[in-house]
Amino acid sequence: IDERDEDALKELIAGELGRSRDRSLGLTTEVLAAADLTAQVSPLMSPLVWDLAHIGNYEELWLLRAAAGAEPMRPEIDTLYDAFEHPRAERPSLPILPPDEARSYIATVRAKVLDTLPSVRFDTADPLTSGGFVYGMVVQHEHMHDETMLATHQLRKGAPALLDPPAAPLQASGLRAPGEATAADEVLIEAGPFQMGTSDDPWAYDNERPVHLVDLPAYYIDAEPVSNAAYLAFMEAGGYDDPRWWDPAGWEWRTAGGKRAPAFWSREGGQWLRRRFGRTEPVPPGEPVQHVCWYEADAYARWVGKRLPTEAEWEKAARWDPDAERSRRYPWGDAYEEGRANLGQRTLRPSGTGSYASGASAYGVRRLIGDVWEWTSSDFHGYPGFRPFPYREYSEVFFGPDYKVLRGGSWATHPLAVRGSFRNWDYPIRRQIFSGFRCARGVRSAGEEGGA
Ligand code: AVJ
Ligand code: FE
Repeated sequence: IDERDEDALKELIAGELGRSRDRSLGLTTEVLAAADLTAQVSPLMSPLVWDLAHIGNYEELWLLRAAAGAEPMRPEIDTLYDAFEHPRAERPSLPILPPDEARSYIATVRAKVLDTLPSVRFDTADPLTSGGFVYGMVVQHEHMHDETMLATHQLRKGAPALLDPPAAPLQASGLRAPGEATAADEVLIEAGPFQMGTSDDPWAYDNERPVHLVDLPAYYIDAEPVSNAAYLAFMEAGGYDDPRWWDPAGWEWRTAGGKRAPAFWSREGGQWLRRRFGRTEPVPPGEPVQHVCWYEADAYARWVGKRLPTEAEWEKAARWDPDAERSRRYPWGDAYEEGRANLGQRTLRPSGTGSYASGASAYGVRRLIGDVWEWTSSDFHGYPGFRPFPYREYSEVFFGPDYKVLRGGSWATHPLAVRGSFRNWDYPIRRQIFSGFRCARGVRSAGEEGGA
C-alpha cells in the first residue's frame, strides 16, 4: 500500500477504535453503577469491569508495546488481565482495577495509541502491521468482549440496564404464527470443491488461514436458522425426554441439569416465556431459537431426521459462488453492506424468519451472517498449513475435541468481527452465548445415504 492508502486506512482505524470504545462504555460505565460493574453475575462470566480493563490491557500489549515499541505502563497489572492465568470464576477475587481506575487506564492507553498511530509503519513485509492487521485484531477483540459483556447483561438479575431498541422494520414481515415455521425450507448444494478459508483477507485470524480446496458430496442445508416455533415442536413432541435423540454426553448434561428448554425460558399459564435483558415476554415463534447448547441443537436435528452441518458445509453454502468459482467474503458479495444482515447490536434480538432476504448467499441460503451464532458438527482444528499468529493462545491452544465450531455471528456481533470465513468455538454445553443452529442432511443417491 502506498502512503495515501496507509493514511486512509489509519483514519478508518482511528474511527473504528472510537466506535468500539463508545460501545464498550455503553455496556459498562454509562449504564451501570460501580457495584454492578464489579459484581459477578455467573461463574461463567467475568465482572464487567474486568472485561473493560482487559480490553485496554490487550490494546496496550499489542498496539503500544508490540506495534509502537512502548514501555509497559503498569506491568504489575498484566497478570490480572491474562485470561489464561485466571479463569473467569476467579476474577472477582483478584485485586482488579475499580471502575474509575479501569476507565482512566483504558483512556490513557487509547490516547497513546492515537498518538503513536501516525508513526507506526504498516510494513507489507511485517505480518503484524501489514494491512493494519494488529489494529484490526485489537478492534475485533474489543467487539468480541462487548458481545461477551452482552451475555453478562443477559445473565444479570434486576432492573433492565439496556435500552430495548424497537425491532427493525424488516423483522415485522418475518413474524409468523406458531407452527407455520416448522417445515424449514432447504437448499440443495451440489457436489464439488470450494475454497474454504482465506489467505488474502488482511484482518482474518490465523485459524481462518490458509485458503484450501475442500470437495464435498451434495447435501441439503436449511434456508433459515431453526425457529422458536420449530424448536417448540421438538419440545412438545417430548424431545427432552427421549434419549434416542441425544448424544450420550448430551443426555448426561440434560438429565444432570434437569434441562427442559433453552436457557432463559420459563413456562407460565400454559405459555412459554423468555427473559431478555431483564424483561419477560412471550417466546416469539418466528425468531431463531437462541441460547441452546450444541447438545440441544444436535438432538433437535436427529429428531427432525437431519444433522448439524459440518463447518465446511456451512461455509460452502455461505461463501461459494458456483458461477464465478470463487468464495465471497460475505454471502451476498465481498463488501459489507448495512441492511443485509442483523449485526452490530442494532436490536437486542435476532430477526424473524424471512428477514434480510437481501443477505442471501449465491445458493439462496438466508441469514447465515448475523442473528444467531450457528453450531456446526465440527470440532475446532487448524486448517492444513495452519501457522499460529500472532500468539498461540488466540486459537491453537483450543484445537482438539473439546470445542465445537460456531459460524456466522449473532445480532450482538459487530460487522468487523465476523465474515464468511470467521470461526468461533465453545464447549458443547455452553448456551449463555447467542447461539442457535440450522440443519443439514445428505442426499440419497442410488439407494445410499450420502454426506452424513
Ligand atoms: C473467539 C470468542 C472464542 O471470547 O473467548 C477474546 C475471543 N480471545 N479474547 C473468546 C477472545 C481473546 C474468544 N472467542
Ligand atoms: Fe480477550
